[in-house]
Amino acid sequence: MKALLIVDIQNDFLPGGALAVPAGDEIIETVNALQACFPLVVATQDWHPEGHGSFASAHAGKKPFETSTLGGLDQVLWPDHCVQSSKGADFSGALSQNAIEAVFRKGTDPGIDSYSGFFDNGKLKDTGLAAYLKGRNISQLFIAGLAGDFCVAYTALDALELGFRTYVFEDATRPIDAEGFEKMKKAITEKGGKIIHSAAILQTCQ
Ligand code: VGL
Ligand code: ZN
Repeated sequence: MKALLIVDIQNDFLPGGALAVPAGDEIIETVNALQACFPLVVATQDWHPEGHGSFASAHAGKKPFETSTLGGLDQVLWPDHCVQSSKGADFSGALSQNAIEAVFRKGTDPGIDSYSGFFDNGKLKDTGLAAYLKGRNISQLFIAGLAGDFCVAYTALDALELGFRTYVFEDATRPIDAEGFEKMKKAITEKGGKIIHSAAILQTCQ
């Protein structure tokens, strides 16, 4: 069985948002169309408490996109984003949500960041996504959403490690940094993941 995982299509990652991914809004139509092709659709939601340790504002003298450490790991410092229950943390109003059966929230621990939808960056806590997918007999995971070089890529790498046949829709994601995304795509394919175009699915399903 296959599932579509929609990663972090939230207002703060869209143009005008606090951590806008360039042209992030361009993927939403494709993500909406893809949903009808999957028997299971799930989503992740970046969901930080105020003052989260990944925010530059929580580190004296640091600016967004500088680096520091958090939870013993190297950490890119971000603008404040996806604060729990804020408008920026809401899914985009343009995203079809009716087919989404479950939402997995991440980034809730102020002391560690969480890019992957499966675990935090230190693999200390499991979101429950892997067990949920396994419980639904999912063996193939198709991933779309934002940002391509962070949450989409780290989710794909963990999915591969967990044994899912893993696909990333290149045209249904956008990166924060194009160069970083090229490196992550290489890492994904080296681990056996596939970078595909939505047409490969849409043509056979509709
Ligand atoms: C993300 C940076 C910080 C993402 C989340 O969804 O890719 N990136 N938090
Ligand atoms: Zn975040």
